[in-house]
Amino acid sequence: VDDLIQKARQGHRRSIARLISQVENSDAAAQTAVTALHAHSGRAHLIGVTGSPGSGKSSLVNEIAKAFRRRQARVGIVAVDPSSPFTGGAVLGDRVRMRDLAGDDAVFIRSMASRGSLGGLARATSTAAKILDAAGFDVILIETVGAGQAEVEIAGTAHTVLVVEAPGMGDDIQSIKAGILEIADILVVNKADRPGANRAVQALKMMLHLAPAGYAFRGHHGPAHATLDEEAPAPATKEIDGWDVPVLEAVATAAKGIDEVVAAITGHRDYLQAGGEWQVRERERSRQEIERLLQARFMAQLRAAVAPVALDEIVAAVAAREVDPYTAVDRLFSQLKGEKLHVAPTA
Ligand SMILES: Nc1nc2c(ncn2[C@@H]2O[C@H](COP(=O)(O)OP(=O)(O)OP(=O)(O)O)[C@@H](O)[C@H]2O)c(=O)[nH]1
Ligand SMILES: [Mg+2]
Repeated sequence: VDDLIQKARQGHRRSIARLISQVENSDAAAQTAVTALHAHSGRAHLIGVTGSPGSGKSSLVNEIAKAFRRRQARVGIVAVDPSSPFTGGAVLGDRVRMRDLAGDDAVFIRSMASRGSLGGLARATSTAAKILDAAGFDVILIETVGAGQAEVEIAGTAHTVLVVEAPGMGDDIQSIKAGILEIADILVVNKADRPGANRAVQALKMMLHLAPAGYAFRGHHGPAHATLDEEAPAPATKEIDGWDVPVLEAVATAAKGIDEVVAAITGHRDYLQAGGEWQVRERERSRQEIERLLQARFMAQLRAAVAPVALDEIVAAVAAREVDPYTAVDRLFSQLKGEKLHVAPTA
């Protein structure tokens, strides 16, 4: 693995691909890779791209990648959704075109298998991004479908979050998933060649202004603040004021509106760096990374300490109202200290 890590750091494509596979399949490999590479990461601009299924995220990511290539940036792409066509026809064609345009090593595209737990997927995704970061990619685009909270969370660990919607949603504002708007730094109404684009833009702008003050647009910081330190005060409104979430129109399939999207992305990066907000987000990302690892380790430890049969027993006791869930958790926790599991009814 050490050899692989060294080669990956030098940007060797095949080593990067193999290292990401190993990290996907093994926690031990992930630990080795992250331990070696973390200090060399932190330079890349991580851009999360999320939004409704079929809204054109992959098409847009593809155009954004090309635009960054024209600006000489090296671009990594991690797609979490297995249905994304990055590994297949159309986009692979674009990838080959990009290769003609830019040379072999400047673009790296990777789809993450969505097998296993979403927690595992989040870990594998952030580790893949870290590997690409340490390998010298300047911009890393992470595509997820904004369907579940976990996917939103993956996108939310980026520095800049693009939420992509398509016309049609304007008629049904409720269809925009709760949680997706408040992580948006940039909103894109793609498929602006379709009717209703303008209405969608207006609806989104209205929703942005309706969001409660002190809460808006910083969702990936808001909820995260509440996890390790529940007593921490809500982030000051002042912090939130500095960035106006733009609502842009684009036609990804015709490469329209892409320069504006890229300008918004680099503008957001400049905003983060100028105001010290970049460091704030880095700390938040680190906090989330630590929490994810802690949770995984706690659960692994618990699974090692408690026999599945014993766990089933206490679950059954809670379901039968013989034991309350808090007492059950107390007892499971005492297992971690090597005590025997009690399934006796709560007094
Ligand atoms: N008319 C029109 N079609 C588009 C546009 N952008 C993408 N499409 C088409 O919409 C379909 C879905 O595009 P994708 O880029 O795969 O969308 P996605 O959001 O990545 O989809 P999932 O990853 O499956 O959620 C494809 O057939 C695209 O060709 C656009 O701007 N206008
Ligand atoms: Mg896609």
